[in-house]
Order: sequence, then C-alpha cells, then structure tokens
Amino acid sequence: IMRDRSHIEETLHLNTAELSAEFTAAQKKLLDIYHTAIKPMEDAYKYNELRQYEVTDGEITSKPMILFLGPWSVGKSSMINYLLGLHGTSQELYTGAEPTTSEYTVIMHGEKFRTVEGIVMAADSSRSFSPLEKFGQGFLERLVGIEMPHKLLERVTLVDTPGIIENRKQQERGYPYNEVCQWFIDRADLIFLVFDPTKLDVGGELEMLFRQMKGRESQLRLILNKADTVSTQDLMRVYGALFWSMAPLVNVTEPPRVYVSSFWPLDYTGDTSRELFMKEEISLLDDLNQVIENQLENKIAFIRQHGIRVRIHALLVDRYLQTYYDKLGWFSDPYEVLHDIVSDPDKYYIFKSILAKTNISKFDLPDKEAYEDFFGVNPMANFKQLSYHCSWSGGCLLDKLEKAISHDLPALLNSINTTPDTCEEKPKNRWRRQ
Ligand SMILES: Nc1nc2c(ncn2[C@@H]2O[C@H](COP(=O)(O)OP(=O)(O)OP(=O)(O)O)[C@@H](O)[C@H]2O)c(=O)[nH]1
Ligand SMILES: [Mg+2]
Repeated sequence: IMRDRSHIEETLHLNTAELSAEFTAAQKKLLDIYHTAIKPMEDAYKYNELRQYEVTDGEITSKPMILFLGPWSVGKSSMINYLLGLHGTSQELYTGAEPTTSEYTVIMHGEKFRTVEGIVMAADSSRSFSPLEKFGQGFLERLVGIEMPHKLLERVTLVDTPGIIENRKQQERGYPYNEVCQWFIDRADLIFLVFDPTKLDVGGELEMLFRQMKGRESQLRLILNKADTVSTQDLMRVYGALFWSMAPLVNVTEPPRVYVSSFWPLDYTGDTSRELFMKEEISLLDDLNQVIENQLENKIAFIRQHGIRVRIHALLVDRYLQTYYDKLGWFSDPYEVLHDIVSDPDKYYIFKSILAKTNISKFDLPDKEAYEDFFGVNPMANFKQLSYHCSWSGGCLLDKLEKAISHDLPALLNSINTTPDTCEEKPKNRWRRQ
C-alpha cells in the first residue's frame, strides 16, 4: 500500500506558490550588481587565479541544491523518488538492496524528461555544474543529469550520490571521491546525510565525510531512515549510538538536527510509531521549505561575501605594487626588489596595512604563500594600481565595489524583505502563496 503524499505538496506549497515578478527582478538586479561592480575588479586583478574559484551566472541564478549523502543502500534514491512521487513511473531512480547508484545524479527541472550526460553538463557554462570539469573525464563519466517537469524541481535541484562503501580503496572509483564530495558539500544549500538503523558502522570514509562538513554544519541534517524496520526500543538505542559515534567528528556546540522516519512511498510496517514518523517528515519538509523561501537572501549574502574577498585581493595587489614602486630606487635591480617583496611581505607590512583598513577581518585574509604562487604566474608588471582604474565617466572600480558591498547588496536584501502595509501575515517568500 502507498502512503498519501498530499502533505508534501501542502508543506512545500507546490500547487499554490508561483515564482513572482519580484523574485525575477531581484535576481536580475543581483546579476547586474555582480557584472558591473564585482566582475570588473575580479578581471582587473585576476582573482580567479588566486582562488581557482569562478562565480558563473549559472551559479547566481541556480536553484538551491539539496545533496543526498550516506552509506550504500540507506534509501537515498528511494527518498528522492518519494519526494518527487516517481515511484512506479518510468522516471523512477534505481533502488535496490545492493549498491545501486553508481553516478552523481543531478535531478533538475526541464520542459520534458531527458537525461543529460556529464560531459554535456560540464561544457555548458550557463549551468552551475561547469566547474566540475576540473575533476577529469573519469569523473564526468560518473556524472549524469536528469531533467523533468516537476513543481518541486522548479524550486530546487536534487543531487543523488553513490553510497559510501567502507573498505573500498579510493583509486577504485576512478576519480577523486573526497574532492568531488567537498565540491558538492561546499555548494549545497541543504545536506541530507542518510543512515540506516540496522547498519550503523562509522568507518573511514564516513569519518572523512563528517570532517568535510566543517563550516557547513548549518546546512547538515542527519536522517535516520528506514525507521520502520526496527522496534521503537532499537530505534532509541541506534539514535544514541549515532550521536555517540558522531560527537568527536562534528565540531559544533549545536548538534545537527536528526530526522527519524521512513522516507519512502510504501506504508510503514505494522507496529511502528506512525505519528512520530509523520511529524518528523513534516518537520523535514518545513526545513526544506525554509531553504526555498530564503534562497535569494542566501544568494545575495554569498555574492556579497565574494565581493568582500575580491576587494581584499585588489587592495593587497595594490599594496604590493605601491611597495614595489616605493622600494625601486635608481640603482636597484627590479627583479631583486620584486623577489624581496614577494618572498617576505611582512617586512613591508603589506598584510598588516590591509588589516588596518576598515571592515577587514583577519580571517578573510589569504595567506602570503598564495601570493607568492600568484605573482609567480602573474608578474606584478601585468597589474596597474587601483588609482589607475578610474575614469571620468565610470568612476573608480574600487568605489563601485565598495558601494556594492556596503550599499547596493544590503539595499537589495532589504527590498525583498519589506513587508507590505497590511496586518495579514505574508510570507517573505518570492515563492508566494497566492
Ligand atoms: N523498509 C524500508 N526499506 C526501504 C526504505 N527506503 C528504502 N528502502 C529499501 O532499501 C533498499 C535500498 O534503497 P536505495 O534507495 O536503493 O538506497 P540508496 O541509499 O540509494 O543506495 P545506493 O544507491 O546503493 O547508495 C531498497 O531495496 C529500498 O526498497 C524505508 O524507508 N523502509
Ligand atoms: Mg541510490
């Protein structure tokens, strides 16, 4: 027997909320700010070469990404089938008692059902997955996209992953598993780490995964799935064991939320905690709904953070250049002066002087070694000082960037948060209930 799915549609407002014009307008504004105030500075000082991190339009306009991770056969693919209502259809993801999912599967919205090969996804820069190309052909063969028309996929993109198999060697996968996981973890808006209460062995690969959650704890949710397969007493025991084995691995004061339920379409077996499972499922759906509602706020915060890093980089390069011109005397050897500055920037207070500027945290400062590499590839003579990047008509790059960080982006954030002059409670959602 199948369970009723109406609470999924209700909790996520799948049939009642539509993408509003304000949402599209705000997203366009964000792209515009990025292209006029941040990108030119990135290009002028080759920021991408420092961080190997490029923000693409695809990344700015992409939907929230929900990542499913965990050991094999814990029910990750079944959970996705359940959330999308694919059970029994031809679009259903493969599930089974053996390790089944062998590919990173990106499930996204499209006009009609079709699969997209990894190499095709990576080649398309309008998609947010193009940076995955750097993991090589071996990985791209393990990446696949599935497009289908679906109300939930209009709001989020789901990523199914191959289950962890402990005791298997890294190289057998044919691609850098940890790095690929890290890439997805760093970008996911919500990370569901799924467990099966009947096999709760924390091995090396899972430990690694926990360690990779550093800094992403607020996106992490643990799921004790298939809870219908054990008695309530066993469930409580397993719940405790999960926390016990996890405690040393997760370094936060507030432990991640755990959802205990059975996320699949079939009815729970006889004597299970029906009511609890249902409540847990609704809480998880509420959680997911929050992510959908806050996506634009999160994106604006992300771009602002990026802008702050670009500004620091520009100020640093400018400082290096200034120091170089100050040091360069009539009779000094330019190469020697350069080498001296780049190998020992502290002697010239380069990083210290940047810290003295307003609004710069020492935690945002890159390390000196990164600049030694950076200037090794990009000779200092290729850059011009900040004062050069000004024009009569367009003003200065630095002013524009600083205005974006301190004014334009916060104003955009405010504009989407303003509540209309009514007493009626309206969700601050661009996916607005009508
Ligand atoms: N009893 C019960 N069985 C489940 C539940 N969810 C999934 N299963 C079964 O568990 C098995 C594994 O499910 P999958 O969805 O393939 O698991 P997976 O995590 O995607 O596995 P890999 O792709 O191999 O990593 C299948 O036979 C499912 O039918 C559940 O909530 N309760
Ligand atoms: Mg699977």
